[in-house]
Amino acid sequence: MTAVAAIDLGASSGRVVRGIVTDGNVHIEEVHRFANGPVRHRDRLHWDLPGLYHEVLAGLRRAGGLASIGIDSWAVDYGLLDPSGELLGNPVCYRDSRTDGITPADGLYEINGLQFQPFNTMFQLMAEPLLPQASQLLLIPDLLSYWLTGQRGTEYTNATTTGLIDVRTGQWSPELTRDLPPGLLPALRHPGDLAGTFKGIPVTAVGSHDTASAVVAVPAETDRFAYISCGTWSLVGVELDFPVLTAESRAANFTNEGGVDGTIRYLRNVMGLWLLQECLRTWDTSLEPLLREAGTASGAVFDPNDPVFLPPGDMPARIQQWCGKTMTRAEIVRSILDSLALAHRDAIADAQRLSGKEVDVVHIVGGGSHNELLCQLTADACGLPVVAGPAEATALGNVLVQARAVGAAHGTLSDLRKLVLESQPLRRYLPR
Ligand code: ADP
Ligand code: LRH
Repeated sequence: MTAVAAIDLGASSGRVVRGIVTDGNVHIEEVHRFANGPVRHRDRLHWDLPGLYHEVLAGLRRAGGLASIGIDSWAVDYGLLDPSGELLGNPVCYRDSRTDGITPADGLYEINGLQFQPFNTMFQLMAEPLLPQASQLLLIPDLLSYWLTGQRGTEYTNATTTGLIDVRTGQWSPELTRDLPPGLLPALRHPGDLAGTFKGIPVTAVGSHDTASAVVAVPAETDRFAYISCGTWSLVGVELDFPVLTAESRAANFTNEGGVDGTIRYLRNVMGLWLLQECLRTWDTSLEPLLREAGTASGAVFDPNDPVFLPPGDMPARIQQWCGKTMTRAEIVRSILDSLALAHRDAIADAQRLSGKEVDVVHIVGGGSHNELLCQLTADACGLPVVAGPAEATALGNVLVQARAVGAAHGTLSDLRKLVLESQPLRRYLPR
């Protein structure tokens, strides 16, 4: 029996799970969970990286008896190291205002294939005051891996979210990195590669972009599926073997992110349950009773992807202002879920139209798969069956890629997905 530890840092919470893969089965046990979120200090939004590292170490102490450790987190954010390897300042959160007003240069999409998001690493670097002092940049999972192992590298799936990778070659783009200090970007490593050791335990590169790991663990039975990795964000799309770089795709704001095993994650970011998280934070209340009331409330429809909703702050006020009316809490929650379901529908329809790939089922994975109302509304809006679960797809995808690297699992993505299908509880919603 081989146990591995998956360290999975989401924007709203982190966990360390112990994963075991045996014949035909993948099983995970959560050994440590902790809250996460942007921290405002003076006029900047940061992540508390030393605090997160402390939680990672606490989780690893509890996991015990490990054959491997793997780390994934949200994308795009980074720490800068000085020439002696010390961290220059606490990493800034992608929701910070420093990239407000940035616009992409012409011709970018044809090289990097990325949807425009003001927070893509390349735009953050344009607003980075510490760059002149920096000797190297490490993305968040790579920074934690460096602290554990002393080794530096950049894991490929997360590197593709920087905007600095050429989508055709899968390498750092000489053209897009031309103006950066030489040596800033460490060499690429790929899911399954050895990233170093921690106390004698191999640290294995996984799909270190959380969404890449989540897509690995989509329990698809065929390749005709769409996925929604539904947590702080809804990442909505299809898996492809090739990027789509057409003008229509760029105009529709579809991204071609690098997936595990050379796949392309062709998807659109939808604002996701961040809208709900920020309402709960404003109201200082819990989710369950509100979700029950929202089941029978009537809502208004708004565009969840309006950039006005990106920063932290009073979300109920912003939603009511957008909709032009005062609403009860239950009505606001219902409006969020109706609007997300419609945005899910639009993204799935666009992904099929723009890529030519057709689907007959929608998989919802991540914490949002627990939200029965959202799953049903999404099935209704899409006119397709929804399979919900696993909620911990990201940790499972992280575990599976490690298990394969240490010889406890075998085969293609479709073989790994069968393990999830056969061992994780799933719920099905038919369109009404
Ligand atoms: P992230 O990885 O981005 O931090 P998660 O995948 O952990 O996000 O999902 C977190 C979200 O999942 C929460 O904001 C919440 O809306 C939803 N969620 C988690 N548990 C439940 C539940 N029991 N019922 C409904 N929604 C849930
Ligand atoms: C989800 C996620 C998403 C990115 C965003 C910054 O956690 O990694 O895929 O676009 O965070």
